[in-house]
Amino acid sequence: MEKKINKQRLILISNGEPYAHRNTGNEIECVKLAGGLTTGLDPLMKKDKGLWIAWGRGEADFEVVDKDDKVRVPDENGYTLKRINLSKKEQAGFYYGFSNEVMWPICHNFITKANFKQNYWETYKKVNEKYALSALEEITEDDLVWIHDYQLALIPGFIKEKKKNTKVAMFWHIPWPAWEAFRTIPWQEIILKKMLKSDFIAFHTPLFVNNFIDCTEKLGADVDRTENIVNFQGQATKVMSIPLGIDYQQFQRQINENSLNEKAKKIKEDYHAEKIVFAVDRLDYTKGILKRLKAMDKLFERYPEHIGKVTMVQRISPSRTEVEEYQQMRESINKKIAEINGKYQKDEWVPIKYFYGSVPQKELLPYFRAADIALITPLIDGMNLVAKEFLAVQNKGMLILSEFAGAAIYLDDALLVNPYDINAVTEAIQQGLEMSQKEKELKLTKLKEEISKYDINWWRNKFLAEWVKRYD
Ligand code: GDG
Repeated sequence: MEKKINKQRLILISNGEPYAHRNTGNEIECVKLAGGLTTGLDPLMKKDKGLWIAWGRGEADFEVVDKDDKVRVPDENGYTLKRINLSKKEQAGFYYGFSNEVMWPICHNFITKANFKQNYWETYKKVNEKYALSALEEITEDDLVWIHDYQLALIPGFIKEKKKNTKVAMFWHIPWPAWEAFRTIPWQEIILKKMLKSDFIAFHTPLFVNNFIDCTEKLGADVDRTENIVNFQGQATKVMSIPLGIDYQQFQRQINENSLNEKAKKIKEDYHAEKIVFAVDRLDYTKGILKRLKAMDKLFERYPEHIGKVTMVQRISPSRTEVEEYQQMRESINKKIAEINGKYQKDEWVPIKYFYGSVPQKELLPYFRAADIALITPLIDGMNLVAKEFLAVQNKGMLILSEFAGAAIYLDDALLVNPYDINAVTEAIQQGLEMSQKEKELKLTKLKEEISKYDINWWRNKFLAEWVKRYD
């Protein structure tokens, strides 16, 4: 398989770029941007003459590109990154608008949060076409064109309409909703039609695959349910569930036992805490942060023995800061934390330690290690990589995971909870805090087996193998 793929060039198209260029004093620095996707696909892109097309968001991005907006990353020996330049207006309509105020809420079942503005849609279409035209300048016969995520749903159509024989696939990183939710998008038919020009589409879970296939049937597609092949207007699209994993080996390499344990110990000392409950999320209403805080509040109320002993560390990395919804959410979280801390704070101990801001991923590792419990309770999530990252770093703690995260069906040895059920979350935290070391270790071993086997390399190889099979 490797050999077959190596002969073909991979053109990857995503909204976010793998590297950004920034000004540091008199120099321009190339910075690798964190994220599961970047880490997993970077080696593959480096190995051959791959091309990655993405929105250039770095402040010095367009100072280093050539006349075709291309630059080698991370250096001359790397691969080619072609940058798409988006005007402020395009960013507003395409990214903040349609992607994050329509596709994001609808795919996550928050129908009432969607903002179906006609001009968002027009800009989304235009920007998708802009990406596609940029890709079409590059595409040659044997290339494999791999498109990522909900911001770029129309690209398969725009490409195939111009170059019919292009090999096109998509990976969808967020949930695919039930038909009842998807049909609320006034332009849903066009979205589906354009997506169905892909030869291959994969999601994180079988549920999302089924939801997607249901939608295509409503559109009038002829579906082979045994093979999950959707036939529509002369095109056959194979649909599969291929869950994304983390770079497990990379995490293992980063765990320098002694220093990590020391840092973890220091966290507990600094916080005057015997036990740590840890959570880290991008700021988003899908992540269930407020409900989780309510469960912590209830824990201290119901089990006052934890007062002065258990501290929750909640880290939030800023996201979509220009969307008003996200600004309001930040305020509600601040308020709830102040309320809990006001109620229970004692001497030097505080119940909730809160950090708002992004840090290099390496700096999260001591928290993952210090945590007796990781409290990952999204209301819904495509996968949730944080849960897997915690497991990769842990040696004794317990994972409490929302049953509505894509990861839950693969990590069923975790304590699975309904994040809407505050009582149940409180009880799960209590159960996790009281669980015997033996039981935790037993569960951890099984969970680690899962994430080490189904890691990012497995995901990438599986996706490519299944995709190229389509052309046998
Ligand atoms: C989407 C889907 C799906 C967090 N804080 C910092 C930081 N992080 C890193 C984590 C993790 C990543 O960000 C977050 O990944 P998630 O999977 O949890 O969530 P989304 O960002 O919503 O991602 C999701 C994913 O796509 C992949 O398909 O799993 O369901 O919503 O890696 O460690 N990284 C750094 N600083 C931080 O402060 N560097």
